[in-house]
This record gives sequence, structure tokens and C-alpha cells, in this order.
Amino acid sequence: ASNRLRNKFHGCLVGAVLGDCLGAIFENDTFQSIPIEKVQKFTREGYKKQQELFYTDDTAMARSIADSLLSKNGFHGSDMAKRFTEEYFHNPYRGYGGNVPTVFSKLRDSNYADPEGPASQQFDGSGSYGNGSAMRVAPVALFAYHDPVEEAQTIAAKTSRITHTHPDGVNGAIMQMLAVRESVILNVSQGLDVFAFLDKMLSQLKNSDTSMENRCSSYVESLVRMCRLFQESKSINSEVVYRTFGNGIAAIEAVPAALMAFLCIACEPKSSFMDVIEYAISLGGDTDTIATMAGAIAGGYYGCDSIPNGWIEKCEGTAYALQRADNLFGYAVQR
Ligand code: 8NA
Ligand code: MG
Ligand code: MG
Ligand code: MG
Repeated sequence: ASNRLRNKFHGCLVGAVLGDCLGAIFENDTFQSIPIEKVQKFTREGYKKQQELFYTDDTAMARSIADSLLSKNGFHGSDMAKRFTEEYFHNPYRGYGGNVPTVFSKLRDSNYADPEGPASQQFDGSGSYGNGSAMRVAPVALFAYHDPVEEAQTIAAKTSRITHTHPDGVNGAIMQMLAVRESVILNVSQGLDVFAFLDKMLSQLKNSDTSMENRCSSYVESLVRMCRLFQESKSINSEVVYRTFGNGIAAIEAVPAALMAFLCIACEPKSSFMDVIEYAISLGGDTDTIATMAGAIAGGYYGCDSIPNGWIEKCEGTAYALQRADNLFGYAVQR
């Protein structure tokens, strides 16, 4: 049982890196321009001639989250803010969102005194609703795996607020963390019960600390829509997902899109990690971020053994992800 869980921790972080690296190839392609066959031509044959693939901001920031949680034995706002910022100034060409560098500059100039301050000033004080805090949250689910879910939600929210304080940004990070957590808990051999999965997410999202987060409603609405779609038909085509949830940089689009990629594929009797990645990329738009989130969920569900070695070897940052997954597994288990 312990080896199975370790394999799931590995799969979660490696799956996230793979989704980012593969998705980045198709970034900003429209839904119409990348039919699944075009994605598959690349994912199934392309690796033979492909040189190294590079990760983007999604993975760079996820690494900082894992590093900070492990080195501080818990959430430490200034430390995490410093790691995000130093990584950005060390390598600013990883495809960061348009406005988030402002936060990094202010954090650095104020010596990380108020980790949530600069983010709360973004967009005239409304905060960013981009998917940039959901895209990097997977390590939180692993770090807090043996903690009560409320604690995991609190940490996810705090990691978000260093760059994203808008409720849609914060709740998007919470929702993605919950999806990853559940995928690691589930046993693949028992098959996926989509309705049980969605019910659990719904009740956990509704119960998240309302004194802090009283605006989960947009995501609750997304989850209710997912239930309705699955009640109508078990196999939902990607055009319906794209039209219902979108594929953009707003967390309220990308987070539900990523979860749907996982659910639509994993509820089929014969399905694999790569099927989820391909479906996620075929939605178009913010493909690196939708695929990294779908990859973290799918990798946590199917485990690392299900991820093709050919791609693991070609993607920058997979060795580091494996190492960090081991550290997080050690941390989670020792408690
Ligand atoms: P962000 O906080 O700068 O948000 C991204 C964008 O969303 C902003 O630049 C705005 O256009 C818009 N936005 C967010 N909140 C508001 C608001 N309250 N009012 C009006 N507009 C708003 O950055 P982020 O970290 O959320 O960005 C994450 C995404 O950016 C990821 O997908 C990541 O991969 C990256 N990305 C990069 C490229 C690229 O070509 N470099 C393209 C797409 C996405
Ligand atoms: Mg990116
Ligand atoms: Mg993008
Ligand atoms: Mg992106």
C-alpha cells in the first residue's frame, strides 16, 4: 500500500511537469485548430524526433511551493514569496502571466515584509483572477495529504494570496488542490465514480472556511454543471467542455476545464494518463496550464508507472519532480 501511494505522489508531480511541457507546445492554439488527432500525432510519435521540452512558469512556481513547504515544515509566506520572486528574476522567460511580475517587483522592493500586500493591490485592488495560483498548487495536496482537508484548503488559499487574492483565484487553487487530493486517495482498480467524486468536491468546497472564503459559488456552479452533463451522457465530447467552461487564463475557466479532461477520460473503462493529457491539450487556449492541472490529477490517480518513460526523459524538470515527490512522501508518512 505504501509503494502504491509513493507511486501516486511521483505521478502527481511528474504528471504536472509533463502536462506543462507538452501543453506549452500548443499554447494559445484555438480549440478549432487542434483536433485531438493533431495532438496525438505529436504525443504518440513526436517524442522520437523531439529534443528536450522545457517547462514554463507553472512548473517553476510549483517547485518553489514544494521547496518552501519542505524547508519550513509548513507554510511560511515571506519564504514562499521570496522563492517565487527570486526564481522569476533568475529566469523571467518562462511565460509568466502579463501582470504578475509587478507583484514580484513589489515583493522584492519591500523585502517580503507583507507577502499578500502587493497581490492585493493588483487590478485596482480586486486581485488577480488568473489561473496562476491554481496551476502550481499540486504540492500542497501532497504536503498536507495526511492533514484534515480544512488544513489543506487553508494552505492552498495562503499560497494563492501571494500572487492571486481575487476570490476566483483563491477558490480556483482550493478546487484544484481538492481534485488532486481526491485523485491520490482513490484506487484506480475500483474504477472512477464521477458522481461520488463531484459530490465530495462539492461538499468540501461548500465547507471551506467561510469566514475567509465565502465566495466559492462560481466553482460550486461549475461542479453542478458537470454533474448535469454527466447525467445526460457518460461520454462528453471536448467541444461541449470547451463551450461550457472555456479554455482561458481565468481560473474559473481553466480549473473546471482541467478537471473535466480528467473526469471525461478516467470514467471510461480503458483509459490512461496520456489520454487525459491529450484531451486537456485538445481544449486549446491556455494548454500548458490546463494540461499541467489535468496532469497532476491524472498522475495522482493512475500513478507514475502509467506515464510513458519516453516523455519523462524528454521533459525538463521531471527528475527534480521525482525527488520532491519523494521528499513530500517522506514528510507525509513520517507524521
Ligand atoms: P496574472 O495575474 O497576470 O493574470 C493573467 C491575466 O489575467 C492578466 O494579465 C489579466 O489580463 C487577466 N486578469 C487577471 N485578473 C484580472 C482582474 N481582476 N481584472 C482584469 N483582468 C485580470 O498572471 P497569472 O499568473 O494568473 O497567469 C497565469 C497564466 O499566464 C498561465 O497560463 C501561464 O502559463 C501564463 N501564460 C503565459 C502566456 C505567455 O505567452 N507567456 C500566455 C498565457 C498564459
Ligand atoms: Mg505556463
Ligand atoms: Mg498559456
Ligand atoms: Mg499557461
